[in-house]
Amino acid sequence: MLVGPAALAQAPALTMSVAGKSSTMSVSALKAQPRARAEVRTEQGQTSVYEGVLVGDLLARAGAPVGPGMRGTDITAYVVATAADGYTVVFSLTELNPHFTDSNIIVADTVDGGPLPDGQGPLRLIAPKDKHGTRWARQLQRLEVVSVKK
Ligand SMILES: Nc1nc2c(c(=O)[nH]1)N[C@H]1C(S)=C(S)[C@@H](COP(=O)(O)O)O[C@H]1N2
Ligand SMILES: [Mo]
Repeated sequence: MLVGPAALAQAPALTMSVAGKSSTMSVSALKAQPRARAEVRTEQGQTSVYEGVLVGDLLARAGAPVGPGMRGTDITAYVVATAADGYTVVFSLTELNPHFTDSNIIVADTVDGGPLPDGQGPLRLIAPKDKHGTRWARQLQRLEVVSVKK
């Protein structure tokens, strides 16, 4: 078993940063959250069903202001999602708030009933309403909430 920095580097987890406060959720803890499902059409034209947890729910647990009364400076916030290879995509916090939109954007941990294949998983962002897979960051590692106005 790995201990120390090596274990930290290899333990699969999602790091979230909200208002400068960082928290880490293990993949097993993420799997225990309420589940959501997203059916997508891949750029190869196949239908795939991803399952996981709403990004909005994860960010709410990390302290992000994604309630029904979201307004003011909270509406200026955006979320920077970073993958293992440095690939980076951005969402507005509002589009991730399930009280505001049915974007149904999830952090997926399964596809078509099985684990994500090597190179995609253990976690992948899925924005099922996007017409292209460009924001579906494979090997997601980090979500950072940034506010434009303080
Ligand atoms: N980590 C990571 N995720 C990524 C990319 C990438 O370069 N790195 N490319 C994106 C792009 S441009 C597309 S079109 C899709 C392709 O998804 P696929 O590998 O399932 O076909 O992954 C997206 N996710
Ligand atoms: Mo792409």
